[in-house]
Amino acid sequence: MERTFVMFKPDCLERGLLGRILSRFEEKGLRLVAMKMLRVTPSLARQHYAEHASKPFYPSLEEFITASPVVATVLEGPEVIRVVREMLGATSGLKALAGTIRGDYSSSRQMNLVHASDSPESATREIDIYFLPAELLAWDPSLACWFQAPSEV
Ligand code: FUP
Repeated sequence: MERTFVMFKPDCLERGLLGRILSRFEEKGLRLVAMKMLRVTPSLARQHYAEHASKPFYPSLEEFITASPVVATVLEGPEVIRVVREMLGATSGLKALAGTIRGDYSSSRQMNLVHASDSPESATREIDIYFLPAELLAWDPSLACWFQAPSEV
């Protein structure tokens, strides 16, 4: 089992796509272990996107990510970091394959609806930025036994 940080960005909430996209993760069998709605501040944006802070597109990215509320979540599941990245598709909605979340709902590189960690190191770092340990709720859904055979777990 692995955990990843998934954030529904301002365009997702503004377009009323939160429920629809969250459903795709639920239907896949991924387990929600933390969830909160918040407004990303400029200083939180710089912390989250530290690796991009000096890039030319950063001011526009910060303006976008702070423009409206976001919903931050932690999802748990087998190989969940890779699985969620594949469900999202390529960074640009114009390049993402049809059938992926960005491929189906986005035509933008910046307004690409959802962020997800790209490695175990990023997942640990990002979960730590947005959540206190006590906000992560480990639980065993009763239907988990219908999503993976005991021999696979
Ligand atoms: P991703 O890992 O798919 O979220 O994408 P990146 O880490 O490459 O980029 C982080 C965010 O910066 C993405 F959500 C999109 C945004 N971005 C731009 O707005 N313009 C660019 O030229 C590149 C990335």
